[in-house]
Amino acid sequence: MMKVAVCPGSFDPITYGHLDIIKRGAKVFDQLHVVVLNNSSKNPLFSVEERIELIKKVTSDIPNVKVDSFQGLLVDYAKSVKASAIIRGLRAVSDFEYEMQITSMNRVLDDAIETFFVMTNNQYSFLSSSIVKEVAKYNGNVSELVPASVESALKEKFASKE
Ligand code: COD
Repeated sequence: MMKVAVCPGSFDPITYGHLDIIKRGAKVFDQLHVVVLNNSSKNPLFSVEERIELIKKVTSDIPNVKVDSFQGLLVDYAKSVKASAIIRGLRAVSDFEYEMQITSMNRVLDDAIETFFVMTNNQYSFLSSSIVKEVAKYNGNVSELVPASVESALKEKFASKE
């Protein structure tokens, strides 16, 4: 049976930290759906379409990755693509409480879907989309943090906001 997993997030925008988790997940599962969902506590810089476009660009060399978006609950999306697992990344202890809350909630909503945590490469343990946006906003160099296409998208976004 084909093993399908979902890698959910805001991806606003995708960073090398996300990409690291996606690559690790894609090695273990037959098919990995990277899905852009709405996190109601965040106010995104990029539209869903822009985020999907960037994820597609930077994962185009991973054949078993599919990119999607969904308005609604993560567990409902997971069911719709017949996924048996959710993949999340952990950077530091500080991620733990938040991740535990999401995982417990998803378990209440659907006990059949298992969540797996992947620890990031040490080099990306400090990295977040928020930090990248902060640095890019003030013209800092983000080339070590995000792929080139994301770097240009950030430049364009902040130039148009000035
Ligand atoms: N290294 C490793 N992992 C990383 C790194 C890094 N440098 N940066 C980010 N990650 C991981 C995060 O830990 C996370 O696992 C994943 O990458 C995505 O991160 P974000 O920040 O883009 O995504 P979030 O945390 O905003 O995603 C939250 C969801 C959108 C998944 C959540 O809000 C959701 O499921 N929304 C849909 C509604 C729903 O179902 N709600 C019920 C559950 S609470």
